[in-house]
Amino acid sequence: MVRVEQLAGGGLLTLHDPWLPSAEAEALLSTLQDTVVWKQEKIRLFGREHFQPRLSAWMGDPGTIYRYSGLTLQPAPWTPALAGLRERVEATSGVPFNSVLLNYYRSGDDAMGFHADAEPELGQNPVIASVSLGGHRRFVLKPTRDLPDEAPVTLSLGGGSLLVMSGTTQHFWRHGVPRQAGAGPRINLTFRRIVAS
Ligand SMILES: O=C(O)CCC(=O)C(=O)O
Repeated sequence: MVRVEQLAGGGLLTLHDPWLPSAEAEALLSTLQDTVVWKQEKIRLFGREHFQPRLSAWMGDPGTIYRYSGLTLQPAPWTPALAGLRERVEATSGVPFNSVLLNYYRSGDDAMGFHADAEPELGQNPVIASVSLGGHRRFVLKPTRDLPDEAPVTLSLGGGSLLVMSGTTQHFWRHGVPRQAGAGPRINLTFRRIVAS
């Protein structure tokens, strides 16, 4: 099923759910859990250093360097599984990607704070394609102060779904994955296009 949601300010969400067949999504989750070199990065927030409450990895074409929250990520080469998945994400979304940020939420205690994928190296109005494997988590979008009358939008992402965020979503909306008691392991893959490093 494909659900399309227009966001105020010109953003667009396109959710393909289901997208990957469930057996394939489960097999990919366990391959990535076992084979990716996961790190718990230390980031700088409001002048203080914290460990991120999740594990992550960065993969991409040579030269796709990504900087956020005081981190500079050098790309690991594509694994065969993720190179193949990139092609399928590109076929569904119609957009080329050269990199992917992997986030591993080991349990409902792991989380992602509210932010926009709006780093300069992603260019103006980036398209972000987000594949979610494993347990479902609430994915919440909150409007920025430019849209004071808008209510948050909440989706449930997991099990092999594909969410494409496009238009001005990263300009007028911030997104996050709050802690969620009882949630199982989940890996999220956000495919991106670095246009300048
Ligand atoms: O885990 C998710 O669904 C969100 C990941 C995310 O916000 C990001 O990679 O920027």
